[in-house]
Amino acid sequence: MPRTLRPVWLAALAAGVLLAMLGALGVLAPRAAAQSTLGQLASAAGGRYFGTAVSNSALTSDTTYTSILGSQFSAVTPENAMKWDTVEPNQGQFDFSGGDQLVSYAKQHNQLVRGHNLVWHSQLPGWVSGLPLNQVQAAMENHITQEVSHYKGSIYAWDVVNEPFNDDGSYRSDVFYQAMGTGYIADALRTAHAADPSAKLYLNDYNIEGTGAKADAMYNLVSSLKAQGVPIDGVGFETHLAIQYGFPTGMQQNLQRFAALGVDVAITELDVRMTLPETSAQDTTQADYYSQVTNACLAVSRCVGITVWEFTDKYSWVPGTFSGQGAADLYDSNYQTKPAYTAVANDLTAAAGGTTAPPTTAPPTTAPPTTAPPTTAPPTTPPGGSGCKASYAVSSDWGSGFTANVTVANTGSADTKSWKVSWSWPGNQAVVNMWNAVYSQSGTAVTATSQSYNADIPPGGSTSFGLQATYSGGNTAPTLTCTAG
Ligand code: G2I
Repeated sequence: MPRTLRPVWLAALAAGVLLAMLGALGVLAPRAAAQSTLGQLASAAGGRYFGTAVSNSALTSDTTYTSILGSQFSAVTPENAMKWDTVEPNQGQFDFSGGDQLVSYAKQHNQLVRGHNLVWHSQLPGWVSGLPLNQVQAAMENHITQEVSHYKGSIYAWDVVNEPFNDDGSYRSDVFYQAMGTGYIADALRTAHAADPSAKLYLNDYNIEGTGAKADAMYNLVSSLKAQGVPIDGVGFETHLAIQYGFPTGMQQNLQRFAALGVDVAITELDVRMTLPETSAQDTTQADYYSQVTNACLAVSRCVGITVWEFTDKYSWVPGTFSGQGAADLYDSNYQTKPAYTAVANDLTAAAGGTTAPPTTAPPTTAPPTTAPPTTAPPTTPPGGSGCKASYAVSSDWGSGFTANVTVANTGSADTKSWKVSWSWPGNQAVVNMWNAVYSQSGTAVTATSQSYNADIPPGGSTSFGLQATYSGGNTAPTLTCTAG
């Protein structure tokens, strides 16, 4: 269980999921039943997120894809749209359109965004590798500064340096390493931190899930960065698995030793491929692999979330890279869930303390009505509380219900370890759903507490959470009190 969650909050979260389902039934078109989504289950299972990589072409052309994306997942990662070759194809010419499109979608669906990625040897435009070595550092710093600044406030976590190691644990000799040695990693992290001090900064790699030379190399790097005071918040374990190669050795213990260094850990690109044709026996093994990964994360309190690298085989990168392999995702190409989906949902349900069998098909979209700019004056400053300040803004109001965003700013001089925002509704408002915070409600009194992944706010930084509520009569904004732990 994450360090910021106590049993009382887990109970509240379970109640919250139930309320969210009831609320969706009341506010939106009536349905026979509302099922918990992977995002809701992960939230109930210790305040985690469940995300997916997103293909921008599917986002703009495939409504079945966007319907499942918007309902099932609480976090998104652009599969390609924020990479260097897309964002800065020519030196100094920036194109953020694809990433902007996804950020906008994520805001409308209350999803976290993982930024992927800033510095990587692959999908790197030719002009970077063609630079004289003494110009590479300036180009890298400018790329990071421009991209992170553009998305400042919208990105939960950045994969700042991607895949820095070879499989034997030696450093990959790309243009950044050639120009700056191993120091390019600290420089990239410091540059990203300067551009957005609130974003979590990650190193991300594959084949580091189990113990081995490559995992040791990453461990030693993170340990050394921490010792030097370099801003590093997390390590991403890509987790591209294949059933023919076996399950990584000691994954849970490996995640745990990284967490013990004082960083978050996350499963960032999970998929489990197989040799085609897909068989039910292989599907069963695949489900077991997905389950083992899910349980390894759930067992480590600082494992903040799981992201799958596409949720449907329809858009998987696998067949294009590994000839004769595929079927790696939770849904098949026709959007039918596979045993792997059921296994993951069951594991999350069990961790959330639930006993109900999860859905076997995708539930309908439950996103609240979106957009329409704030209609009430935003900031409601706390008269009480300490170390933080909470501001409240209604983002959409449809007469019988509304959504609101609450920004939590750290006004103290040290990082927050947790935060709590409390208020009393002036009218008959009632929360039916909350994201990026754990809530409890008793009469008109509401308390919202940080999740494991947003508990730590640096001095001067901020984070935010959102809520959906019902009301009748007036919708006067409450006065908030914020307390930092
Ligand atoms: O290779 C799987 C992943 C490993 N970790 C880092 C991830 O960023 C990486 O993602 C994949 C994308 O899923 C692919 O979609 O990265 C590939 C590139 O290394 C992506 O493939 C590229 C194709 O190679 C290009 O031909 C294509 O233009 O996708 C591009 C956009 O569709």
